[in-house]
Amino acid sequence: MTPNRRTLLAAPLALCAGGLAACDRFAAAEPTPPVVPPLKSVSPAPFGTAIKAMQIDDPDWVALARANVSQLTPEWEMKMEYVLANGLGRPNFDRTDRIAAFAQANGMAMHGHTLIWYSQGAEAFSGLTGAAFDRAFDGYIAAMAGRYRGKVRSWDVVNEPILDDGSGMRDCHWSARYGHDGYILRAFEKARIADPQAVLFLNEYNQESVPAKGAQFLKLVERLLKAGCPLQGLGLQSHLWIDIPEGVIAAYMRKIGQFGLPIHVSELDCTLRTDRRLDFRGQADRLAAQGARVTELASAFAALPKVQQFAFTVWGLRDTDSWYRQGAKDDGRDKPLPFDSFGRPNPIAAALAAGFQD
Ligand code: 9MR
Repeated sequence: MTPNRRTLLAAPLALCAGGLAACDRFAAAEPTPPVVPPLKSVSPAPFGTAIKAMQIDDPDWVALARANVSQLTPEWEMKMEYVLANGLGRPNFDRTDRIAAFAQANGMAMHGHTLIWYSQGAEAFSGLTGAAFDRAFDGYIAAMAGRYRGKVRSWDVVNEPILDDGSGMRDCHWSARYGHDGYILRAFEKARIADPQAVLFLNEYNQESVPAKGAQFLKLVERLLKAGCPLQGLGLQSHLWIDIPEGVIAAYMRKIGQFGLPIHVSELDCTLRTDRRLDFRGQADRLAAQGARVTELASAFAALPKVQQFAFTVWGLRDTDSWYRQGAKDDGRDKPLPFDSFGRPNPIAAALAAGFQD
């Protein structure tokens, strides 16, 4: 069984099901940090990270970002959950404005994330029907994409439209009004009008790791392009895990590359957790498996034609910045990102450098 984001959240308990000995083995000695060149200097395309506005106040984070990245994606403050937290009439742009100013001051590009997402906006849009819903939908995209016109080079216009098992498209408040493909088409059309220059992306996870989901994504892209959608780029989130079979990631990269569109590896991280009930592998074995998958991804990206290498983004810099390491989800041990909590390179950083230079 392949883990998905939901099952992974329950993983820490499952990992300890073998008793304390299993957990001790998992927490075996830390390896010596590898020596790795600045990631932006070895990446064949802009190298990005997710950013939360508060990280701008953390000098260690800022130094790590300046050394390693040339692009930023707001991790959550550009989403409806923050922008529309006070309702449609009182949008919060303050934090994204701050991130945009930081990007500009540091010569970094910015990627907008995300305009329309099944998991967001239900509350702000509740009670709206008919033309009022349309005005709010179109108006939101016009306001966001208009405000950041010239400040972002690209947008995730629609995020995660496909069901986890790949059996079809998700039902959501957007599809209820416009249909499964209809809300995507409408969002892209409105984004195109609001920002004619930005490269417009469709973004999805587990494409390279769950074959049925990847196939469904490719079918959707075909339909959208046939319908004249101004879709210009494909976002491969790449929330990886260590048991993805060898070769699957590279094979999918070749398939998604066949559209000739720019590819954004948009949210890379690789958890060491699995949903195997008893998993006695130690940290060193897990890190080796992780490195192999990350090198495969980086090398597959580097093998794309240059014009298709849009950007390569990690979903945070330090392990402790990761969504895997927040609140109840934190098992204290996962190392999903390129740097440890002190900003020292993790094996993933070396795996990335190796893959880019293959
Ligand atoms: O990492 C993000 C976390 O901080 C937010 O609370 C969460 C909800 O906004 O979103 C996380 O990022 C997700 C991204 O936006 C879309 N793909 C999956 C990411 C991890 O859940």
